[in-house]
Amino acid sequence: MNKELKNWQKLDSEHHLHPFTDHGELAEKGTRVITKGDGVYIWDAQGNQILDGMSGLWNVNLGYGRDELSKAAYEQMQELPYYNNFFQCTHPPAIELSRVIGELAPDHLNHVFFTGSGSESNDTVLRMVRYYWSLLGHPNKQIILGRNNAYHGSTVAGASLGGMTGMHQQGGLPIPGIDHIQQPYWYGEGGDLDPDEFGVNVARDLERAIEEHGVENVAAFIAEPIQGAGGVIIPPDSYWPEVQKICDRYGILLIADEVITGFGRLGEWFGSTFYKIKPDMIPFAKGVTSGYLPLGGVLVSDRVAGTIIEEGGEFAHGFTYSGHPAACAVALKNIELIKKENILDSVKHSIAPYLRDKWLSLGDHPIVGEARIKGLMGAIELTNDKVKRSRFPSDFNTGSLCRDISIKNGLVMRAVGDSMIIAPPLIINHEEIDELVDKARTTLDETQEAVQKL
Ligand code: PXG
Repeated sequence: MNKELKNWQKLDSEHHLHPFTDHGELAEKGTRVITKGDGVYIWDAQGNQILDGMSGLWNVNLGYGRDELSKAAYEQMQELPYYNNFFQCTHPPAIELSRVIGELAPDHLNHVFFTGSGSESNDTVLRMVRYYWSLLGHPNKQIILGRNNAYHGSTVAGASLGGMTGMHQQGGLPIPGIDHIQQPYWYGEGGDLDPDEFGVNVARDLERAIEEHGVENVAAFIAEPIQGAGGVIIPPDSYWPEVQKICDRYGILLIADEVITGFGRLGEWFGSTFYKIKPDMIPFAKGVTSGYLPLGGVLVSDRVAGTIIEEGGEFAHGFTYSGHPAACAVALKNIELIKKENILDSVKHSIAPYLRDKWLSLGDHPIVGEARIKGLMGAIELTNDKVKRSRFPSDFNTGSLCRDISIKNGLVMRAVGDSMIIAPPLIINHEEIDELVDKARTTLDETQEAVQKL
């Protein structure tokens, strides 16, 4: 191990508190120091080249090393590195980006409130939804329904809207006025039901919750079109049409959290277009800048924005970095490149179908219970019994074991419990997909061998 790496690891463990990390375990293993990226690859401080099957954290959609994106930031920083959008001010990158995003979004969404992250976007959703209903004379409409095992961020509102019980246990969450319904996780919770039957049942849990709380108290339902951090939970086809019907019937707002599914991951600008749903708000972040600078926002429907503009006084909400000019300039360039290089067509007609066939072939592996994929979001469920869909004993930590083997083999896969997840950059090519799936198969073989020894 080189001296520089050892020094970094030492300093890191002395001073750096990491997100979602067990620091005891980290100190034992030593941090993996990533120093460089190019295309779909990253390199660590020891010079290992690793195919980034997760696009960073689901965000580096155009891959690493795109000069056009760095230049867009540099040029904007020279012109105007910062100004805010408070107090009746604005700047050209934020104006232009709000117009462009409105154009890409489903027709009825033409207004953007900028933030700096996905979590801030969902905090904005919570406040804006309640503000909207109070402007319409329904101050009791406060309750927002989310789903078990959903991820909507790590701030107090984000973590409360999310349905991660481990997060709720830390810090007394969820805050009042939030409740969670079932998730459409057929593999884990569908039992013997046909997937579509299960999808409708789970959607109807929304109806049950609305009735239980009283529609006069329910403001909105928030959900990711496909759950990401929860384990790439792809809902059965019957799910979204039923959810849309229920939201329409009860007149509650539908919020599609597109922090992961937005900006091309499913081969459309938005997952809402993919699933043909009509949300009232779309929180976004991550892929809007391909992760080169932090930016988030909430796309707001004409109906909700119209009420806020016409009926509201001041909506007392916003962040210093709401619509940071350099981040907006990068987002504009990112969107321009996606258009110019026909990335969405390529994902839809070439990359996603090619990856799909290869990825699903992993379903034959003896320790794989299910392989599933939509667009460029895939999962494999590790199992010790393919028919019963049972898990390995929890103290095997099979998912983490498999992840470590994968990285040793030169592929980043993320473990969610015993599900292995991928979400590669949208610019991955066929040859790199072959490499990804070959490495995943080798990893599964080695994981099988390793668990047999436990
Ligand atoms: N909504 C969704 C659907 C997300 O996936 C957020 C909101 C919050 O975004 P910010 O920018 O505040 O992190 C996310 C973020 C993981 C992982 O390990 C996933 C996320 C973040 C960090 C790790 O899968 N998603």
